[in-house]
Amino acid sequence: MKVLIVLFALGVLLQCEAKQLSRCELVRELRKHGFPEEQNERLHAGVCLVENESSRRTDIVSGPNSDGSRDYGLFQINDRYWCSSTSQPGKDCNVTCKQLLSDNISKAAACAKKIYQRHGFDAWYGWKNKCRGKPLPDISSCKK
Ligand SMILES: *[C@@H]1O[C@H](CO)[C@@H](O)[C@H](O)[C@H]1NC(C)=O
Ligand SMILES: *[C@@H]1O[C@H](CO)[C@@H](O)[C@H](O)[C@H]1NC(C)=O
Ligand SMILES: CC(=O)N[C@H]1CO[C@H](CO)[C@@H](O)[C@@H]1O
Repeated sequence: MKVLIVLFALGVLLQCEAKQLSRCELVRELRKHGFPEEQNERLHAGVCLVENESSRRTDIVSGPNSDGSRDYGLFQINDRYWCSSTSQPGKDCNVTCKQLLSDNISKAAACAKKIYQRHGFDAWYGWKNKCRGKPLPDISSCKK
């Protein structure tokens, strides 16, 4: 019984930590952080990319990849070039990887934009494998 209660409490805790956005919440966040309405294609693409990279979860860390690097957050940004896995902000986005796991996606979105400006969406495997040349997710029901 005690074990069950502890497990339950742990489950509740983990659930609060793990933040998964709905599709429309994601759309709203992306609009707010540099994927504007007038670039609807880019917004659409951003939604597809995020859905395939992180299932819209802000706190997800994956890896290690074959080169030992890890990927962080909504946009699964890599710590080899873009974020610093130390406690000091650094690398090309001048952030810590931990900052990319925040529910406030401002830093993660800014970093994703930087990556996009340099390499386009092809920087993301989730985009190349699951989105490029395919129908993009329907976001028409998400309020402006
Ligand atoms: C990096 O960000 C810190 C604040 O987090 C800032 O003080 C510093 O000037 C920035 N460095 C560069 C090179 O932009
Ligand atoms: C989100 O983070 C950014 C930069 O770190 C900050 O300027 C902004 O005020 C934060 N927004 C909220 C709602 O906390
Ligand atoms: C693994 C995963 O999240 N795949 C998704 C990729 O994007 C398409 C289009 O939005 C979804 O249908 C898949 O579920």
